[in-house]
Amino acid sequence: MKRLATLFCLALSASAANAAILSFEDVPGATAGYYNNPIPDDYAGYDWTGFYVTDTTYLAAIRSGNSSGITDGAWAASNGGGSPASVTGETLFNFYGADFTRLRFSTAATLTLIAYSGGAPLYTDSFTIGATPVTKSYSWTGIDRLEFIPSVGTLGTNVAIDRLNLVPVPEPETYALMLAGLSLIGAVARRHKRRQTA
Ligand SMILES: [Ca+2]
Ligand SMILES: [Ca+2]
Repeated sequence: MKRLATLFCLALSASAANAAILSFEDVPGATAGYYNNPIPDDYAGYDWTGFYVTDTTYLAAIRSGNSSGITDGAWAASNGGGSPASVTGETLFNFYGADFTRLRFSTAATLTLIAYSGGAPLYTDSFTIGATPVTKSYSWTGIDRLEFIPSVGTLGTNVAIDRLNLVPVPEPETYALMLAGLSLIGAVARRHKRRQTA
C-alpha cells in the first residue's frame, strides 16, 4: 500500500516536471560572456521568439549595463536588441509572474505584456521598468502565447527577465491518469482493510 502510494506520488511529480520557475541557467548552447545566445525552440517545453540569454560576465561588462537583472543564478533572459519577444506553448499554460529589469539607458521605459489564447488577447498589463528588478505577479491562466513588448527608446529597451513562472495546464489525459491512480489506491486500501477485519 505504501509502495503504491509512493509510485503514485512519483507519477504525479513526473507529470508536474514542467512546472517550474525558469531561471535560464541551463539553456543549451549558451556561451558565457556573449550577449546574443538565442533560446532554442522547445527549451523548457516552449518555443521562444526574440529571446536570448546573457550571463553575469557579459552584463557586468557592457557599457552602462548592470548585472542586477539576474535575480537568480548567473543567467537571465532578454529581448536582444530591444525588440518584442514572445514565448509560445504547444499546449495551454499559466503565467504567474517574473522579475523584470531595464538593462541599459537612463530613459524611463515601459514594458507591455499581452497574453493570448488561440490568437485572442486574454490579458494585458503595462508597467515601468527600472534599473533595479521589479517582481511582477499575475494569475493569467489558460494561455498559449505571451508577448513582451518594450517601449522603444533611443537605442531600444533591453529588458532582463529572470524567474519566469510558467506552468503548463495539465491535459485531460493527465487528469484521467491521476483519477485512475487515486481510485486504484482506494481499491487497494479497501481490500487491505477487508483483509484486516476478516
Ligand atoms: Ca537566472
Ligand atoms: Ca516546439
